Amino acid sequence: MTELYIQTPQIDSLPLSKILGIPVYLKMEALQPSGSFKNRGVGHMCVHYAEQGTRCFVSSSGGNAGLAVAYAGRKLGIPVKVVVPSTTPSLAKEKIAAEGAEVIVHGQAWDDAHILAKKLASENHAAYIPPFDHPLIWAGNSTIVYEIFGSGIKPDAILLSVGGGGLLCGVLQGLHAVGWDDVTVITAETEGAASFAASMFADKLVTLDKIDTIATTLGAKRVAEEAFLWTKKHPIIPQIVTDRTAVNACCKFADDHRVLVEPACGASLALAYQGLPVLKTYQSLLIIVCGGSGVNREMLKHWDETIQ
Ligand code: PLV
Repeated sequence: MTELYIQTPQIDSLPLSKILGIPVYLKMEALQPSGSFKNRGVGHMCVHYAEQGTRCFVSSSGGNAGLAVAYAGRKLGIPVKVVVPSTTPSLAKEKIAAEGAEVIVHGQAWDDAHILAKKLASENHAAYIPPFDHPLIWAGNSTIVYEIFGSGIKPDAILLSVGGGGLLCGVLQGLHAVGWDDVTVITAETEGAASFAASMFADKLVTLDKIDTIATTLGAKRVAEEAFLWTKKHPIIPQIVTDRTAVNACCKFADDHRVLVEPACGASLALAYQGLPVLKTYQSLLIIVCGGSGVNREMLKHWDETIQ
């Protein structure tokens, strides 16, 4: 079967290893063709539906999932509509449009865009490609773990960002498939989008009233139920960072590793740059550098100068 993602490099981070005093590895998902891990899960789902003869894809997205659907549509020769909320940066919308997809702006948060996209998909007899809540998305995202497994390095813990939990579900599925069910997963969210941490603390699925963060691509008011169910079956430590520390981490990471990432990814990196004590208790750490295309030097500079 055709796949629309690449195997990404796994590199050592000397700066982060020094901060934490343990080996720190980076899985460089920022290098995927659309700039984030979304090519894996979303790409897998698009290929699946293309093989079934789908003639149109409709997606809802904070930006990156939509960009991965738009990329898939161009590669597969299938037209794409992407519904994004008003908080999605112009840069992300421009990149989706540059792939040849139609961009529709609707609502304040991803959850609003999701409702319209589902309606458009059923009206147009199109396949709806959600950003995180589907078994095909999790299966596609689980390929990250197969690559880490293939590297021969078993990390003691894995650090990743959570929006709606599609990356988390994929990684957990992969960990259990390769027999690594003892690897702790640490999740990162920003304060204004911490729906996963809220659900873990409340021990039930929580829906946030609003999303209030610079990391708009983490902005799902409620995580997938599957993500919550995993909290009963696997050691997971939820962590929350401020927008400010996420932006600091993006700046530091660009200097250290010469790669621009969104604050959504900076959230994970921030925990490591802060030297979070719990991270130092592991023998080794792997960070999924989830990436994101909604960032350029100008935006990062602006956030750096304006975020409190
Ligand atoms: N972003 C989704 C959901 O947005 C989207 O539509 O693009 N890191 C980056 C760079 C992301 O773009 C996302 C998800 C995540 C992390 C979190 O992934 P998830 O949703 O699978 O937990 C609202």
